Amino acid sequence: INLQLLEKLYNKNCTSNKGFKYAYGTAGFRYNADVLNTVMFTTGILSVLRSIYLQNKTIGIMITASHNPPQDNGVKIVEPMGEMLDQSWESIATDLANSASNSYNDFITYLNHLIKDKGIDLIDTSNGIGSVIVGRDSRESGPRLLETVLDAVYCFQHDSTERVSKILDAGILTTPQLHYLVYKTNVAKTLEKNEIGIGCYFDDFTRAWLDLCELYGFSTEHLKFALTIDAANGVGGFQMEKMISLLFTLCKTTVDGGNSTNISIVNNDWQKPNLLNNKCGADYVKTNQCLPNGVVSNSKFSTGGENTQKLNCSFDGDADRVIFYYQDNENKSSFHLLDGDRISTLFAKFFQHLLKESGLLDASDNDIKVGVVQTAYANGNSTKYITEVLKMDVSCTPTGVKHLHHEAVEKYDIGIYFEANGHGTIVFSEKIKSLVNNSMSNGNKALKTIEIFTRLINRTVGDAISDMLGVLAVLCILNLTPQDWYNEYSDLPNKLIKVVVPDRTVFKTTNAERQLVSPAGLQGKIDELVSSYGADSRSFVRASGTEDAVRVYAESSTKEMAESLAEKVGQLVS
Ligand code: 16G
Ligand code: ZN
Repeated sequence: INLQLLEKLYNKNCTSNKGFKYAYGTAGFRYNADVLNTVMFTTGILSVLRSIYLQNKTIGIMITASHNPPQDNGVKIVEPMGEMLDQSWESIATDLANSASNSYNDFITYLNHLIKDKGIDLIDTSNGIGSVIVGRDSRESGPRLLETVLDAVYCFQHDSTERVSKILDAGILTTPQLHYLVYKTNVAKTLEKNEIGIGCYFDDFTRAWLDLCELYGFSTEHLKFALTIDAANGVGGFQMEKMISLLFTLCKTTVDGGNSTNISIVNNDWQKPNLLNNKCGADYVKTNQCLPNGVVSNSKFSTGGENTQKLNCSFDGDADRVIFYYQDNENKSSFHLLDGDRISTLFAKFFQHLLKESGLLDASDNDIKVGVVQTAYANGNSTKYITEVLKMDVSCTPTGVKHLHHEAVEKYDIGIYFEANGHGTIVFSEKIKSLVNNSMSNGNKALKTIEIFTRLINRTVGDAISDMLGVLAVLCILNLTPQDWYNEYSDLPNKLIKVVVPDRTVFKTTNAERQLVSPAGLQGKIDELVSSYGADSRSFVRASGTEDAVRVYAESSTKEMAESLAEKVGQLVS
């Protein structure tokens, strides 16, 4: 580390909001962009150290604040195989940021302690001196914050030589693209290939999609649906545009030779950062249960005939979430939401069907475990549908992708996880992959389909683009209309409210956030209230990990009862 340079660049980047207290939250650091410089600098430093600590594997940095408003931004670190930062390093990230926020002396003291404690060797650099890939979403503050990260990485310049840590500025891309790029880079490294660019993302996912088209005889331009994608005026639209144009150029089954009219992107003004997530995007649609700006109701919705089905979906600002919906007429009550729970149940039904067809279940010693991971926010009827109708296993974890992902990997060979808000993916164990590969030669279509899905779904993290393609493929293969999908079960009416309290940290939960252990006695009162609302009722309270507030969720057999239950529990909390 070049100490002279470090001090100079610390002074340049870390003095504008001395004393600010940072915390690595559910999905990294996330604040108003004006207070982020210090934490950008320390995150840059930490990611190089993490890279050296992991024998020089490539680490990712994503600059984004997802569905937050345009004035916010944030940063998170991505591990070599594309996972979220190891949880034991989250507090290190927090402590390093806060030491820098205090003073240069505190920063250097903590930095030295960290380097020593982790045994990070900055002297013998024969293996390299760290390798980092940085990506950002379309926010206005992105380029400025990127500069700070680059400054930090630059401090690792080795003595007076030109050797510096390797850093790749991957530009504007979606969060899941960055995760995927980091993963592919590390795989390529072990294969001793040269650096790869984001082209690998498009190559891999278009290949998988086209393989499915070929296997089932559908084509991108002759989908059974007219699909409108609301890109939240974020980076997802711009990347999706690239994907679509590739899919159409590569698709060999072009019949009319014309371009598609059945996939369109709205809210695609990613170059106007002040429009980001404004009255559009997955979070807006899920929260308000209505169409976003720019999507008109499908008044000409027709239930019969090919190519007349209309379906919409919304991405969030960094395109790691997707939810679907349709509305048959102007009447708001005809708005039908197909959220993360519905995506889970659709994939669960699909893989159950494929496994039956594949013959893999016949050999009992295969013992293939398929299951769905949800959070407390999953609609009670979705859980019932999975366990009672599909007769599949469900597990519940605390909110936050890292928890769901971990559970899906630990417990299942095919682990399907989605938060109700649309963030999720499917993970396939090495065991199922090799079972599939070993039996595939017999021309079994179901096996081939599973194999393609292991490539169509982004293995690293929830990905709006890849999940969307997955859903479209399932609807085509199972020959389901959006209404069929919607009619598999009916949601219990529910209500989510936010309560601002003096200190949200006193709200501590257990049992995957479904019960409070603190404040003492509160859970008893909630239980009492819930039982007075009848059998289908449920409510839970948890402190938000991204906002200074407490969230109250309630569901019951009618909309009025769900709303009243949420309100009453809210009163108990405040
Ligand atoms: C973050 C999480 C998201 C979770 C949300 C909950 C990731 C990548 N993102 O956005 O999964 O649903 O936080 O927010 O893990 P809350 O704690 O404010 O309710
Ligand atoms: Zn997001």
